[in-house]
Amino acid sequence: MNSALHLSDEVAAALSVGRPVVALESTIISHGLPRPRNHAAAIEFESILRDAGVTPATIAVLDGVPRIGLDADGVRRIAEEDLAKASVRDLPILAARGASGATTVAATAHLAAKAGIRVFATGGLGGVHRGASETFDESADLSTLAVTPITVVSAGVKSVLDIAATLERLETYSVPVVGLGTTVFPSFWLRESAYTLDWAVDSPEQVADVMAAHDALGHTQGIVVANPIPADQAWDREEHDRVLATAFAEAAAQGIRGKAVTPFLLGRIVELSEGRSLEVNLDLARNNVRVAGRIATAWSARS
Ligand code: PSU
Ligand code: MN
Repeated sequence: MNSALHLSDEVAAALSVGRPVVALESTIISHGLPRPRNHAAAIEFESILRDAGVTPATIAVLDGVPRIGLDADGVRRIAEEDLAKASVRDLPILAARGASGATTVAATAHLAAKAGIRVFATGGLGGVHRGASETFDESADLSTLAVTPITVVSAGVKSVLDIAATLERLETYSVPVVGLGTTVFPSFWLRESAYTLDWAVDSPEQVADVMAAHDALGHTQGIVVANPIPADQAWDREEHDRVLATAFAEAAAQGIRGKAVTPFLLGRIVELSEGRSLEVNLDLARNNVRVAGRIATAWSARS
């Protein structure tokens, strides 16, 4: 075990006897969801897991310490404080300075894997940004999954990213992508995108089978489970298309560029949809947490 990490008693106890554990990200709480809904969501994601007999491990860096499993005050801090958004490269700087940060998918996956956690639930994965051929803006979520043995459950990637390039990059990095019950890659608020997957699995047990085979082959990449939002909870496609087109047009008209583009678009998407996109976001995240809990349970039953 890595002494630079702090595991909560609950997480350490579960891991030591092979009980199911699911890692949860903190950037989705501190930067991805508005206050005060974000605090309620962080608490709810943990209770969904506890109710299913799974130990939640919400991950963040607090006062320089990478924490795997937060107490109630830690959960409150990631929701209420203005924390830095921390990717893998930021971890040593936060640790050396005693600073705090909310961990992205990349940093959460990295820390969870170091702690011995094999399953992780998030909302949407980061990916290759539109225009990346000029800006080189590609999330470290992808390069981290190339070298981090963890199974990440997400609802695909938002259509504000370049989905085709994101899937190509995952292929280059030899990261398996399996659809749960589908061969259509989901696009976060919608069950579909224009892109198909080579492989579908039908159940959490089949994901655990893939994880076991991955290990047996000596593979050390992550695995992406693409989990579409249930049909009755998905966003209305026409409103989705209309709102995204308006948000993109506004960004272009206002000359928004570079890393300001995504926060601008996401903020406008919530406003233009009068909060409907936010409800969908919460529903898909809950659904990912539930599925990750089932995968962790199936994984723990094998070992
Ligand atoms: N995608 C979402 N919501 C999010 C994120 C991604 O739909 O909140 C967050 C995740 O924490 C992800 C990060 O790891 O953004 C990616 O940011 P960047 O592109 O800067 O690597
Ligand atoms: Mn970036």
